[in-house]
Amino acid sequence: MSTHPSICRLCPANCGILVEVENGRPVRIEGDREDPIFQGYTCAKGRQLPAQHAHPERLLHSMKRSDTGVHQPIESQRALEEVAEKIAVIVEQHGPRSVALYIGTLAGSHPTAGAAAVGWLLALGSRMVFTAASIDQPGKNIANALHGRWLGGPYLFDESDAWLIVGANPVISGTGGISSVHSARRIRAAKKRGARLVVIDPRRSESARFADLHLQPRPGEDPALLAAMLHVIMREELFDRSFVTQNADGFEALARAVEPFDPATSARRADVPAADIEAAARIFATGSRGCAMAGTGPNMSGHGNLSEYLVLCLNTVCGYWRSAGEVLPNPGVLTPPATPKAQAAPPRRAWGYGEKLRIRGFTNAASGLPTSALADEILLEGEGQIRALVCVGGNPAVAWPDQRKALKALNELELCVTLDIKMSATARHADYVIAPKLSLEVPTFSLHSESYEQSYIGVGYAKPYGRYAPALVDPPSGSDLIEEWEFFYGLAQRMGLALRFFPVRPEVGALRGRRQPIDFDMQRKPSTDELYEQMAKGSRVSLAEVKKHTHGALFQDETVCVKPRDPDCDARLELGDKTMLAELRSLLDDSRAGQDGGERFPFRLISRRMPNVYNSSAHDLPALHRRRRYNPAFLHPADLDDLGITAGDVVTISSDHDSVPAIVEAAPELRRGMISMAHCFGDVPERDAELFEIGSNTSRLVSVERNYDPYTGIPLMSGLPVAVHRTSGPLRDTSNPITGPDLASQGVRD
Ligand SMILES: Nc1nc2c(c(=O)[nH]1)N[C@H]1C(S)=C(S)[C@@H](COP(=O)(O)OP(=O)(O)OC[C@H]3O[C@@H](n4cnc5c(=O)[nH]c(N)nc54)[C@H](O)[C@@H]3O)O[C@H]1N2
Ligand SMILES: Nc1nc2c(c(=O)[nH]1)N[C@H]1C(S)=C(S)[C@@H](COP(=O)(O)OP(=O)(O)OC[C@H]3O[C@@H](n4cnc5c(=O)[nH]c(N)nc54)[C@H](O)[C@@H]3O)O[C@H]1N2
Ligand code: SF4
Ligand SMILES: [Mo]
Repeated sequence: MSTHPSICRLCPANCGILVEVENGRPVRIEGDREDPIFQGYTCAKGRQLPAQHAHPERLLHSMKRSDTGVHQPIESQRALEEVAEKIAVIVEQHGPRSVALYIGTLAGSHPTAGAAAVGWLLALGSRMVFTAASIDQPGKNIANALHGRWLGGPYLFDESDAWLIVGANPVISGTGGISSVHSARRIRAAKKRGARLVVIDPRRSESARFADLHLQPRPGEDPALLAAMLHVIMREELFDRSFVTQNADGFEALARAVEPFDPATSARRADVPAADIEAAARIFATGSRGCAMAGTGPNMSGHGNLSEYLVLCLNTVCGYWRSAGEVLPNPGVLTPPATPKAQAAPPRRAWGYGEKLRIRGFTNAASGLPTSALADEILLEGEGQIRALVCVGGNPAVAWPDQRKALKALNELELCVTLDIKMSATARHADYVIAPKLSLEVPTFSLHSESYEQSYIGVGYAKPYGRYAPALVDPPSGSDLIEEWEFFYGLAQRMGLALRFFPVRPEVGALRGRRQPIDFDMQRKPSTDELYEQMAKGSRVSLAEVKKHTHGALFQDETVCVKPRDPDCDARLELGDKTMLAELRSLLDDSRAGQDGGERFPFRLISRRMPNVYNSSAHDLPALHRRRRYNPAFLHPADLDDLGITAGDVVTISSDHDSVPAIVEAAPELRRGMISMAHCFGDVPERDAELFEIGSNTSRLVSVERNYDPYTGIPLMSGLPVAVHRTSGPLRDTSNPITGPDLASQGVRD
């Protein structure tokens, strides 16, 4: 038995860990106390890495579906040959646009997976790249484009004294500008310093419990609340006049637009006390450094672009951007040196360019092509129809909005390929399932996590942290596995394409350094480590240096300060974007505002995340789900009483689109009238009877054709009007008695 430092990749937090290895297999995980960022932290999921690696249902061979629909193992090189051939035929008959890519969340576990996939598709001549980002928080990219970016970067949580979280739950999810790593401890430390936290969430979430002020509004009313906060900040002159004068346009237009959203008006709409809106505005605006931040809640409950835009307006109006002379806490490690400047990058187009879809008038957008339209693009016949789809680290069959449509589309494809570690709900619809190596079997490094901006989504590092981990164990004997990037390299090679990729998302330039694209050697296949060397070329700290620190290290350089604005720079942030302010004004005409829901659909289904799963991952790790394997429908106990149902009962939840069965559980932390449920559970409708084993698929309730954003396509996935009816079938699973919500004990660790 030996113990080795490594990096957990079960989720994109990438915690530094210690792995006990016995007979060549990982057997135990513990946190790495010597890691300067993670300091011994792991979560319950990460500690199950050995079980994930040894899982009896883990794919050890790629699979091919036969004509009778049964999947059989296929040699990986053979699968590559066949997929390359089939794609070549489809491209020849229908052009490159008929081939699309879907990059899911767990592609983010590997530094090269998504980038190599995109590189391959572009080399093929198709730009049909879809990602989970457009059904997640697409409003972020849209708002950033319309508002412009600040090249000095945002303030980070650990240095701030005013923090606003709108519909995110960092303590569980790790976003919200506060990663889940020691989040409770960090929030407590911040409060000791005098920092104040405001949380807006219809649920008293694990994070809201730490808030100095928690507003518990109707879902979907975030724009009205944020506009009222701006109203108060302007009325009471709590804004940073000199920052605004020097750096932003559109202040007057914004002031006019928020004028009708006085606290009393927004309080009525959102059903929160007007005094709380005023207090929230004052807490937020009277800090010295701070940041407002929105999560999936507001992005999924309609008007996500607008909520994110108003969040940026709050930050700008309060001057909460790093100013000239201040030290940049993370000047980059494996990226080229950052060059922060106290100036704006001007607004850019947020939609209406690039690839045009044939559905609902969509185009490419700052948030990427709308994934909500991908199923329709597969189903709609005629020129431009998508006939082949390659998925990497994603699970469309349970994740895409409108599950029935997604399933129909997967079945209609001429060719469906997915790269996955198990026979996921999607894999069972795929013609080829490519089995990759698992995390501890491949090397990794911290470059891709580093490229995120802290406050922007919360992952990423507040400090200049670098860590590398070599492959620790061999894949199980007798297996035939390839890395994700090798699959795309193999396809490119067989199709005579030259593969190139961008190591870091290009838009993070000034703060994380720019990077040239990498051209692969198509004659001699590089090793993964050679690729990493190339990706890190020109970095502030060499990969060789980072490798010397096996527990990770901080590579401080406190001389990297934000430079003053370039003398010739006249770029300004935009507070008065016409489309956004028109959308805000249109809310005033919304006749449904201030109502809790109609007679037919009196409840609102709101989104949430649960500690012991990661989307559709980790559901199959038994140690994590001793108590239950499904996603309960959480309701307020008084609502359960009114409905005459009790915890453990099976109900049918219906929207105006479809219905799903669900198992109810009491949650006093909810606002009345809410049903709070996690996504990515369940499977095809035919398996609904296995409810207690697999849970309920909330995406089935979502229509992609009504109530969608015109630019990003994201449909209403939170705040969705629904009805609840008691089901007359077997009412409870007596083998698994439900005693009440117990999330705190399941993963919230400090
Ligand atoms: N343990 C765990 N961690 C995860 C994941 C997971 O599945 N499990 N998933 C990962 C992924 S893919 C993502 S995108 C991130 C998301 O991270 P977050 O955005 O933090 O997602 P949630 O934890 O669901 O928190 C969203 C909160 O919004 C609230 N909400 C719902 N509707 C509204 C609304 O209309 N307005 C407001 N103000 N609030 C609302 C919900 O009650 C919920 O508490 O988490 C990531 N982290
Ligand atoms: N109704 C509703 N729908 C939603 C949401 C919601 O809140 N409500 N949330 C949305 C959000 S925020 C997101 S991000 C999406 C998630 O949508 P997806 O990203 O499509 O779904 P995941 O479940 O994260 O898919 C991860 C897949 O990767 C596989 N995997 C795990 N490890 C590896 C690996 O090492 N390599 C490879 N190749 N594969 C691996 C897993 O087995 C799984 O099948 O769902 C969205 N859909
Ligand atoms: S948060 Fe948990 S699952 Fe994610 S990387 Fe860290 S230990 Fe692994
Ligand atoms: Mo997500």
